Amino acid sequence: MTLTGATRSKLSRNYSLMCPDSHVPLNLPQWKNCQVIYTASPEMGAKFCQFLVNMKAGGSFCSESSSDEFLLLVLEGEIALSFSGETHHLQQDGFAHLKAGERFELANRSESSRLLAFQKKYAPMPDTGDAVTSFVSSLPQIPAKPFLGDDGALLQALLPDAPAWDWGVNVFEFQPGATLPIVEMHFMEHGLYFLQGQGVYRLGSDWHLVEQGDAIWMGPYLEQWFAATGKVSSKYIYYKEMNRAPRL
Ligand code: UGY
Ligand code: MN
Repeated sequence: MTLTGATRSKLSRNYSLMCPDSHVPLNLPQWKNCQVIYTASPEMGAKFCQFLVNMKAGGSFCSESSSDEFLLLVLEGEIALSFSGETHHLQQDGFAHLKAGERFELANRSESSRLLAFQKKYAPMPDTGDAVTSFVSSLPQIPAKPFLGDDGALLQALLPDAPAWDWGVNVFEFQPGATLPIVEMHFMEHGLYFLQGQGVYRLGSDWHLVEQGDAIWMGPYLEQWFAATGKVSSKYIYYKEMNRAPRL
């Protein structure tokens, strides 16, 4: 039996852990027949937004043209995504990158679908010689590479690592017992969502048991470390600032 009044969720000065039992769904006018759950936003200190969307039958969304870029991952169901005059059908593990200024529309194509979104203001850099693009793909299409030579910790980079790109979104898969090799500390913040399995996350001087469905925001310079536990591999997707120095 769940103990009423207890949760693993926690908000600290420079991190948050939000577990599904703390979700408070929101109806937003732009998201028709959808429920939106923000798991990270500027209100908590993050410089980006991370949110989950439950799309009901007939659920849809029409974006505005803005300086924000989006990474969308389908967690469940099927969603039609239209941009630049084309419509793409994304199923579970399908994802899309929408560059800043790209107008796009989403329509739920199954009884109910679930979507994870990262949204950030693009930080332009002139004269990089390359350009950010909008595209669709799916997780199985992305090669998984051992992280710093460890076969137990595989990293998939969903976005190109090139100068015009100011963010990276990666999927990390850890075999039970595998860990991050060091306690990391960096100015870049993270938004993270657990896709599978469980483990222990060190966030600053706190240690948290985490599992599928949990969302984490890690602020700048937060000490961070992870160890995978349980019987199946643990998998999380996370956002990271890339190719830009801190701004004064
Ligand atoms: O890319 C990263 O900074 C990553 N290794 N951090 C993390 O998984 N917490
Ligand atoms: Mn990190």
